[in-house]
Order: sequence, then structure tokens, then C-alpha cells
Amino acid sequence: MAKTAYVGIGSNLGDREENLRRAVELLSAEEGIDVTAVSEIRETEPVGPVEQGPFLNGAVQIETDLGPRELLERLLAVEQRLGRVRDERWGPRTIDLDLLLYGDLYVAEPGLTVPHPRLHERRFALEPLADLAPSLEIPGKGPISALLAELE
Ligand code: GSY
Repeated sequence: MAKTAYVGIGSNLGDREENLRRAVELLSAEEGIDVTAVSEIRETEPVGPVEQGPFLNGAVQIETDLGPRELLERLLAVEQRLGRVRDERWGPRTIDLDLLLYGDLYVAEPGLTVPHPRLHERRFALEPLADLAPSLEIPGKGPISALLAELE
């Protein structure tokens, strides 16, 4: 049975808007992935240890027949097609696709942690998710509205 999953999208290099638009287009074109909603896109200040330009961030709701590992691999392939180079861990990027949630599943495997381990503390990920599903519960962390309120 298809699962509902959420993917965080971000860009702070090149034509950021176009990068996000292309990412959604490429995700929609993937077999086994049905894009069902796209959040508002917000400009956000960079979070993390590296000084860099502002991001555009959003989130995408999908229905998918793929398992979480296969889905992650598709996300990485879309990043590569859009010219993502993984050189600096927290550095600037043309495109970033983060698997935020996969149904109510927990996964903790090398290279794959779901829910995303920093989702609950990142306003740039929670706000777009709340656009798509305001009454969502983040497994193990609680209602998205409470998590956002704690970040105020
Ligand atoms: O994993 C997300 C990449 N990233 C971001 C981001 O997408 N948005 C903002 N505002 N800061 C970030 N820092 C990192 S790393």
C-alpha cells in the first residue's frame, strides 16, 4: 500500500527558485513517486556552523510505493542530476532533498534516519511541513504545532 512521505527541499546556490522547481519536476517524473502537494517556499537564514547565503526552503508531500531506502536513493539521484556536489558537510548547495518523514515509520540505519534527526529543531523544515499537514504528529516528538511553538 502506498505511504505518505514528506521531503524537505532547499537551495542556496545558483538560481534557487529554479533549482527547487526542477527538483519537484524530477520527483514527479519518478516512477513510484506521486507528488500530492508542495508547500509555500520561504527564504530562510542559514542554520549551522558555515557562513553562507540564505536558503529557499519548502517541503513536498508524496505518495509512494517505494520503501524508505529506495526513496532515499531516488532523492540522492535527483540531487545529482541537479548538479549537487557533496564537498562540505554544512556548506552551500544547489539542491538539498531531505527525507523528513515516511508514514509513521522509524528507521535508524547507516545513512538513513527517519524521522529526520534534526527535523524537530529546524524551523526551516517544520514551517513548510505545517503548511502541508498542520495537525501532523512527528513520531517520537509530538504535534508539529507544539514543536513550532517551542522554537518561538
Ligand atoms: O539540510 C539542510 C541544509 N541546510 C539548511 C537549509 O536547508 N536551510 C537553512 N536555513 N539552513 C540550512 N543549513 C543547512 S546545513
